[in-house]
Amino acid sequence: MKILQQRAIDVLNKNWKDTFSIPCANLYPFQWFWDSGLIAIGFAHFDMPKAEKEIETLLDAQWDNGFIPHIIFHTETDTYFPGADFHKSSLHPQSSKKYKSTGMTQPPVTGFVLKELYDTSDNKKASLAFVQSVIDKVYHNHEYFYNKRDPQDEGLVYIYHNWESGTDNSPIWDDIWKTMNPPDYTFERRDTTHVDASERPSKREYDHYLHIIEIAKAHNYDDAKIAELSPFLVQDPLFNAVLIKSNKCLIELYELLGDNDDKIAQLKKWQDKAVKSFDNKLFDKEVGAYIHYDLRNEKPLPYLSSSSFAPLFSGIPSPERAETMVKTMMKKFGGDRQYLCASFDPTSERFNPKKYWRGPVWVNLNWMLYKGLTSYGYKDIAARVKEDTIALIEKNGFYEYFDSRKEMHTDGSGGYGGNDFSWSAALLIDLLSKE
Ligand code: 2M8
Repeated sequence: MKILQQRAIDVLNKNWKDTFSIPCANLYPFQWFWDSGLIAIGFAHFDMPKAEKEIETLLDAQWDNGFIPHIIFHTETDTYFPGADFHKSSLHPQSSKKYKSTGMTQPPVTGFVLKELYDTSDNKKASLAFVQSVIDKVYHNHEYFYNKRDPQDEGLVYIYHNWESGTDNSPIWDDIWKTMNPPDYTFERRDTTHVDASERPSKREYDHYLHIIEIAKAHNYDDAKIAELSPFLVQDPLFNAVLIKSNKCLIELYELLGDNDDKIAQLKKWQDKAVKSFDNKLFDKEVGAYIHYDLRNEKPLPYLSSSSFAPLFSGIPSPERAETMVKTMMKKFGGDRQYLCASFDPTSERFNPKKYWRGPVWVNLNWMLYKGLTSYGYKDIAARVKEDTIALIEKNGFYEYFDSRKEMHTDGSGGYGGNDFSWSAALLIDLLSKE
């Protein structure tokens, strides 16, 4: 175990770039929002200054309206497409003057990451002082979400792009692509020069991705216009579960800090509404878990994915619902020949265990699942998620994602996408620290 942990530390140190981390060399050469947060959780176990700096740098790129971008382009490099020149964040009047970025965001992990850093720290006083120095920025980010991303005042926020979900080419979006007909753009992909094209999204999928951004850019990334016009407008259970978990952690941290009654009261108000709406609107009895809702076309997207189980991480379902979800998961994803937990329903014809978010196992989702199952008392299944995650990394290396089929793991070639991938290393360090 020690050796694996040391290798994970080496990966994180290799991907550290003085003030922030990249997810993976070549493939992802900038700072990504949710990667950064999850990476900080790993650093906290052996280098707290780096963990804190990672978060400080991320928050330094926050816009005046509280928005935190999904990619911060710290350096000029043409190994990634689409880069800063395509996204043009300066179109938004409140965008950062210091950093170029995208005009979209990612699952808002920062609130719960601060709590993880505090819990891991063996110097609580210093850690609380750090929390004090950054927490209001995270609160401002939540204000942005509830004020700008919830047009029907439901307590549920929307994402306007699949890249905001983090689960970029999930088969769930296929239904939305059918409602669009973007131009056949001409552009030069970079990802497929680093990674086998069979493991990445198709050209046509990229056309859809670029088209949504072009629409947002035509309106200078104005939130109200995006809500009105974006062909992609989704209430995502993973994204909202992460926001709810972060609300909860912000409340706990403000209580530890004291003197923040107004903010605590506001967070509780958001939280109360969010949890109720989430449970009422996103649980699908027939599916037996939480699903996505297509706000643009006003219809549920009744598909099972690893995002369907993320609400366990946030304490959203009742114990009865949690039981239903665990049964669904074990029945569809938990067979003897599968590693937990595939990113998409292995019994669906849309399942592809080699392709990006269309089926492989991802360490970040497994980490949330492990924590969620543990908190609901499913110790044995949580242990299996942890063992499976460790086995996948031991057999293949610190890959970005892994084939969920056990028979594909005989010769160490079942890891896909980028190698020496930061969050796989960071969250493994955290998992190994848990009994
Ligand atoms: C992947 O997404 C980027 C775009 O954001 C890409 O494919 O170019 C996703 O897995 C996303 O969740 C992740 O944050 C990012 C960097 O690891 O890579």
